[in-house]
Amino acid sequence: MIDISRRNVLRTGAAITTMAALPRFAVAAGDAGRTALPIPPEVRANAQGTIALSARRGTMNFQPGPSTVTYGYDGAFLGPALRLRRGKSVTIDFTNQLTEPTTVHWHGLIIPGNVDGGPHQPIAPGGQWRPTLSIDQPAATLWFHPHFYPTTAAQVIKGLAGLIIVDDDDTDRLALPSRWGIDDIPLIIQDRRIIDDGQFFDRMNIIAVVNGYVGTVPLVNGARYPEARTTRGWVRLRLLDGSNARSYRLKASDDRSLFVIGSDGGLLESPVEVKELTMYAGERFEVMVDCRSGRPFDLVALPVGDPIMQLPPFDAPVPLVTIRPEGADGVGALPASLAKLPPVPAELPPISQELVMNMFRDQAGMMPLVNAGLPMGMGGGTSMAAMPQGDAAAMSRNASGMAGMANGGKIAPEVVARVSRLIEDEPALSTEEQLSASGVNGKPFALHDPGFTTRQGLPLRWRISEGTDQMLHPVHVHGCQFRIVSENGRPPQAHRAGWKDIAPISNRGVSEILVTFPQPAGADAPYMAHCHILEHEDSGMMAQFTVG
Ligand SMILES: [Cu+2]
Repeated sequence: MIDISRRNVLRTGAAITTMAALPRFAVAAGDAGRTALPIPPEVRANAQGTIALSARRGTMNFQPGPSTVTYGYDGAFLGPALRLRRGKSVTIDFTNQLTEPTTVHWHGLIIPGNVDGGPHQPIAPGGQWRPTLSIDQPAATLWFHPHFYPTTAAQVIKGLAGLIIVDDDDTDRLALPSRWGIDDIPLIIQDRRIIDDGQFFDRMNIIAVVNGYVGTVPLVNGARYPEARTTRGWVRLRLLDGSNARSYRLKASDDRSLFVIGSDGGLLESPVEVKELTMYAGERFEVMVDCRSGRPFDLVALPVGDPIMQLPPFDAPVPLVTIRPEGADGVGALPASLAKLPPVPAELPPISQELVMNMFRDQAGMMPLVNAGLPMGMGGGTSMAAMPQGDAAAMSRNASGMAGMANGGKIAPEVVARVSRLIEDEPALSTEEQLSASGVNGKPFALHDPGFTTRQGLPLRWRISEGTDQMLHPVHVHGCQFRIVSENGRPPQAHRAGWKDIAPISNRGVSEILVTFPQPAGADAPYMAHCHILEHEDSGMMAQFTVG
């Protein structure tokens, strides 16, 4: 009898990778057919303070054979990098050239609800939207993407996502590497599953709604294992986990240090040196890498704990992108201190809001995987417990539960085949089933639910948890940048202690945040608080709230 408790089902894996030695990748030799890393074009406001932007349909060729039908902003896939400056306003002149409604959410911008681009601001096919955004927050790497309910997941899969780079004077003075695409390199990391006819797999069946999108093809800026030629010096990587659901444990193939300089909402106080960087869906980190030697390396994704996310090729370290620093000498340096962040007070306000993530159909989504033989009972790699300080514990938990595993800690090929068939062949849920599968505080999202209200301009303490659920939920809150004050009762890791707009929880986790909402959001255009696993969001794991 298989124990189908969530604990056993979900705790698969980190130790698989911890035990296996990380291969030293022989970075592919120069040229030899490598795709150059696509660099999203920078777009700045024109003399009238306007940026024109459109969502449109296109095609891409990710592999030989039929082209893939895609969506993009101003192009076939993904979009430009909007460069916005603190203290300035910009009007986005947006046109929806798609044949379906969409919205454009400015993820991480601190702006009023009526320009936030949430589900209450749909843009009809052929329609336009002209929000004016007043930028008043520190320099940061943000992004924009659709937020139409309930098709956000599908629209992001097709390719709708772009970067927002906020610049400010303080950060300019630091003289960080800032030559776009030369020593300041944006990396949008995503995964896709391409099916027989060359199209992106995209179906909201019970497996997707519970487990999130499971891709087989890693893409960086829309390219497979591309190569970036950079200067020889310090190189700045602006990382976005733009995947629908997948987490990444990033590492340099030659074990060189990653110096984290910024998180979701801006720079840290000082660089934090790590050997491995875990990112959850929707999160951003800025990282500096010492490339003064000129030696190339790969940014590699190590396997994560969620068993279904260990299907090949993600059952082994996957090289995502090659950084080849063979250009001219760089100009940047790694500053000792970066930004002044307000201290988190020792005395916190009382908890004013609880957000509990709910999954109502998790057993239905997990049982088929169990029956297909997906291995279980091992330590979880993306779980909070298996963040770096927990790896030893994850390893020690990992002695059993090897059923379904082939030699070398990999999932047996027949199990991979069965689970892959489930992922692709399970029929789509009815709309009603989809919209009632997940929730926040006991109920699924509903557009006309009044939601809750919160105070403007005051520091608040919120508690984000998942009750008895154990699945990973990277929870995003609109209208703010917050500080994580504790994760499961412990302080966050140093590189997660700065400005954040996503707080991940898993394994019955609890995250407390200190948050201020500087801008208003009314009942006609409330802010959202939701899981950034887009299949969870689109199945109801979202709540709305007003600020005033
Ligand atoms: Cu979730």
